[in-house]
Amino acid sequence: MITLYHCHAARSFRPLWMLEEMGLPYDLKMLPFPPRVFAKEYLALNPLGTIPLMIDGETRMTESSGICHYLGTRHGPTPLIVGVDEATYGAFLNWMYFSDATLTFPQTLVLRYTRLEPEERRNSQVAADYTKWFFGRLRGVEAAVAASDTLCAGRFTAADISVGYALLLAQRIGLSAEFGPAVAAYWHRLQARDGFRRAVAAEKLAGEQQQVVRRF
Ligand SMILES: N[C@@H](CCC(=O)N[C@@H](CS)C(=O)NCC(=O)O)C(=O)O
Repeated sequence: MITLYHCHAARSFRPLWMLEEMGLPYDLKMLPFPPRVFAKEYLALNPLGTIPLMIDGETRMTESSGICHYLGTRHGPTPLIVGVDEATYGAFLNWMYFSDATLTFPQTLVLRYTRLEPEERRNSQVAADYTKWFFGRLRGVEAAVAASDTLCAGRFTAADISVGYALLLAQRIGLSAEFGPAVAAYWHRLQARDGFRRAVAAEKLAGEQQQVVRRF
């Protein structure tokens, strides 16, 4: 059984959504955010203290987009993965890596300096600078989804899950009102997917059953 450690609406939502899209069985362990402060025992499992952590037999992974890629290949085949023989394989990989390294990175600074730090350390200038940076980086997504319903391969793939999570996070930190028209419509389409809805329902249910308090 695959085990996924997750905090509400955190990057671990990417593998959770992927698991639901693939219909794989899994065990979802909810943690309060950030676990390094509110669930210190988790550091014994993942010394980084970050989520996600996915355990599948001997395999342990802590990178959200990498876990999606792993699930689709190890537990596939699935159309959610673009294969090496497909024309848009490179574009697929680029979106997968872009989703966290390029797109989510500036968002985490906005989150940190508007909500996570104690009042006296919050910094509106940092938040404004990285908000601008995020929207600069989102331009590539706007162009891609203005031309097609999905990012690549002419179908919904793990790249849409990985990039789609950044849109979820943007909504969570109050940036979604500034989405361009194509990204707004794309985000609407993503949220309408059964797999997305099942993932949202699964995290809600697990949070309630495990009595994990949502702080953010
Ligand atoms: N590149 C990693 C980043 C993992 C990460 O930093 N996760 C955040 C939550 S979204 C976290 O655990 N933050 C808490 C902390 O750093 O203590 C990924 O894509 O999974």
